[in-house]
Amino acid sequence: MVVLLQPVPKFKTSPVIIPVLDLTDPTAKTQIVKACEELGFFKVVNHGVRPDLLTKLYEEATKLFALPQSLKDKAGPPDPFGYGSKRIGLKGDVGCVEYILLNANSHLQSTKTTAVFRETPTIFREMVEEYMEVMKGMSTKVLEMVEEELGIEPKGKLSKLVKVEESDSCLRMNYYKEKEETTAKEEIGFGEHTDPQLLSVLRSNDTEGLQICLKDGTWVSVPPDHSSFFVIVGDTLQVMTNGKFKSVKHRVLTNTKRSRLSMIYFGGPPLTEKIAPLACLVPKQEDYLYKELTWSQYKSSSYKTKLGDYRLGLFEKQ
Ligand code: GA4
Repeated sequence: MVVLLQPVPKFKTSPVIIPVLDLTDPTAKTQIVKACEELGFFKVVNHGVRPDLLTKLYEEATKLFALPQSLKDKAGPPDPFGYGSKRIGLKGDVGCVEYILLNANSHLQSTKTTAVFRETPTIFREMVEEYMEVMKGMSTKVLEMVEEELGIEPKGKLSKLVKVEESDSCLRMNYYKEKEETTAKEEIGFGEHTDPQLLSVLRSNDTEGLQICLKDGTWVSVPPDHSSFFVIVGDTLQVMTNGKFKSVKHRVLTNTKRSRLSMIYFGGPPLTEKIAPLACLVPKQEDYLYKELTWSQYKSSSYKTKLGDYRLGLFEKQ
């Protein structure tokens, strides 16, 4: 199954086809690999995630963003975890967005993550924890399918990076409020960037705003679909596949009439994991496009960059 993506009018091209994947389909792994190579992006349907978990979590997240500003500020400013408004990262990026960033790994204690849970009902924390487990499961499944299709050995080499307890994953909730003035123009909600991790799993309500950048530089709008998930290839997966997979540039423009609420799970490897092209995919060392860095090194350098910077340069051989 495929869905037509609408090109952003200013940058006209022909419609782009976004792959729609049912992970229970026996041909899914071939389609995933194709999608990761061509777009770095695909949609997952028939995922089996409990619909009431999704509905309830969205209700609670909506309540969180509706809290008085003084309460939300108790969980901020982000360090990078916690509550943030407008400012993204450390280098002056701003967007029309409010967000919370929560770490998935309870061993890497974050006082700001705890502060978010202090301002919200217990049920919110319970649902967030369940949702993170479900997202971990989906990320693991996708990476297992990639391993099988590409013949990556030993089994689990990629998928275990997000599956193990030490994996450095996180969950982000982004709230893009609708504009009060009817004449308001769309603005940058979240500026263009690639995700540093292995892969990201995004879900949103039915408000549009997400756009992805094609290899030729064209930006296309992704039709929202609250019943599906979108998988985004991150920089780490690009490095490990030696550039076979592309981390896709994406951004969010605000919708003037309706609020958008999205949740993104970023599947990251353990901090000490050495990231480099996989030897089983690239037999000759001289063909490696990237040098080795630990995830901790890449992450800390990345977090000092501006959102739109080309971070993969840090990995490139001189
Ligand atoms: C982009 C992907 C994730 O949202 C994120 C972001 C992080 C942040 O919000 O603190 C960064 C951004 C993201 C990459 C460059 C740096 C760090 C903001 C920023 C300007 C949580 C992540 O891991 O990297």
